[in-house]
Amino acid sequence: MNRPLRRALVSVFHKEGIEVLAQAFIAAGTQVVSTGSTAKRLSELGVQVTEVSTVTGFPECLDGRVKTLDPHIHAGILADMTNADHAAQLEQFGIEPFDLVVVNLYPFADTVRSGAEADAIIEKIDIGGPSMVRGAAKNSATVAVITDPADYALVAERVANGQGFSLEERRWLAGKAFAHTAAYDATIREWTAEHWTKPASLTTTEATDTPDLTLFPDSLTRTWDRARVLRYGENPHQQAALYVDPLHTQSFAHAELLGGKPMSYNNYVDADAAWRAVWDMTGHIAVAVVKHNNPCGLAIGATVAEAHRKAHACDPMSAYGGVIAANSTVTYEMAEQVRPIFTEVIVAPDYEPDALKLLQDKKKNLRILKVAAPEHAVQQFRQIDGGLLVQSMDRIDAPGDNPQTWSLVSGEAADAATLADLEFAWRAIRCVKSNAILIAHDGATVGIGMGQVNRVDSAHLAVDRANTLDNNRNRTQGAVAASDAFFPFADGAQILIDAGVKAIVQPGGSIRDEEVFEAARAAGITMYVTGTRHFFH
Ligand code: 93A
Repeated sequence: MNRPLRRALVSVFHKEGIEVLAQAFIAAGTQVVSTGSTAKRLSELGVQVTEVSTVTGFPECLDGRVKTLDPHIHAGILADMTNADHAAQLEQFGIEPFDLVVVNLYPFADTVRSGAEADAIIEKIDIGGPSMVRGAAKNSATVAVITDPADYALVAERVANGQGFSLEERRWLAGKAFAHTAAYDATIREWTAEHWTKPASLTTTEATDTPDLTLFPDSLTRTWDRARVLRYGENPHQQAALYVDPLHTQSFAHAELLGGKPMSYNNYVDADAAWRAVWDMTGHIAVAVVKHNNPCGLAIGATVAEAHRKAHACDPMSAYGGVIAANSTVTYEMAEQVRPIFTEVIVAPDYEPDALKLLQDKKKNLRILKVAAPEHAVQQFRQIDGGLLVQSMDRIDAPGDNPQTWSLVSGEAADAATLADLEFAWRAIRCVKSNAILIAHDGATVGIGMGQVNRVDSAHLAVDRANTLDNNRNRTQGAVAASDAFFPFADGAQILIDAGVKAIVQPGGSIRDEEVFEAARAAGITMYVTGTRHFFH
């Protein structure tokens, strides 16, 4: 049944758009009850407003922490007026029911993003607002609740025409309101999980072996705000949208699009992979070229243009239609190099003005992304049927990622340049899908074998690509190689040895390690084991 909106409770932090409501209230003669500054704004707009404190008979107190938290307000929201007993009780207590509740909450997420101190952030945890919203949503039998300013025009229309909302419409608005308060609380929880970690006093001695439970709370409540609906998903018959973390607005998903067409689902996947790959090279200027979530070139250089030349040269054929990421400002020189290459996306922390202009003017379809900072994510999620796997993010910070911890198991200790290449290859392999074999030379990948179901095929692939893709140059001779996990047999390593690599780095840990080391020793090449692996499935 439709219920006219005769009495409204309005308490909004953001006052934008409220004019349209004010006009409708005036025209329809709606009774309006409102909190401090909302009441002030509505009066300025000509609405006859009753202050909440007049209704409660109690002043706002505790610096505004207690404004609407009063039975005169909440009984008015929660009384189901289709229930004669509720109606009689209101009569008895002299409380009038509300038909409409319009609330928007204290800006918690905005305050976190502003870099405010903890005390100021806590003050922006709205208590009275969500209580009113949840009360009105529970009582959708007789109350309409509005939390989204985008719905003001609709409410104004229903106030003005005296129709109010139907039960079905009120229920839909109630669902939207519950989604709003749930997301609001999830954001608060996300902030507390980051800042209020479990103290030692609450950790039992038996529990010391358990992993860091701040990563794995009892239940996962996180807010992801829908940023945009995408044209389609991984394939055109799939629907897709991008959701972003409202607390980490510097991260990749919040990238600014400076040119080109809108980002697609696959663009996001590949650009994210490329962006992560270049930040694995922190401390160096790095460029990655990614296709289908795998690198087809990754390099470091003295300049970003040099890094790009080296990364592109790894596999110029696959770079066609790829995604390029740089971890430092894109220069005009690099932009000139990118110009003739068909590229879907470029992502970087910044662009020299003339570089940006060149890319915008000459490559109309190139999506140009600017991202403030490397990603913040500490948790990594993977959906399985009916569940979610969560792990800490794989980073180049594991014990065996530092070459000083590596064990020499064959040949002579590498000279400084070879060791630098081995370290580069080891860092680079983190972003290659398993089974991964990567051949590198002079701070650049020259052959990548990725995603094969056995390591021998990956080794063949890496060698073949190194030696065929750049005008049939032999690029494996004197290069170095990395393997993301141990060689289960000597055969995979032997392929690299036969191709002429001078050093290999691998995690070790196979029951046939000795056979693998022996193959390296027989060939007189250097082999290090890291004790750490970087599977990426
Ligand atoms: O501090 S509160 O948690 N305590 C309350 O009793 C209360 N009542 C409304 N916050 C409360 N509100 C919030 O005040 C509303 O959710 C809204 O965001 C804001 C509106 O206050 P004003 O009209 O003074 O700007």
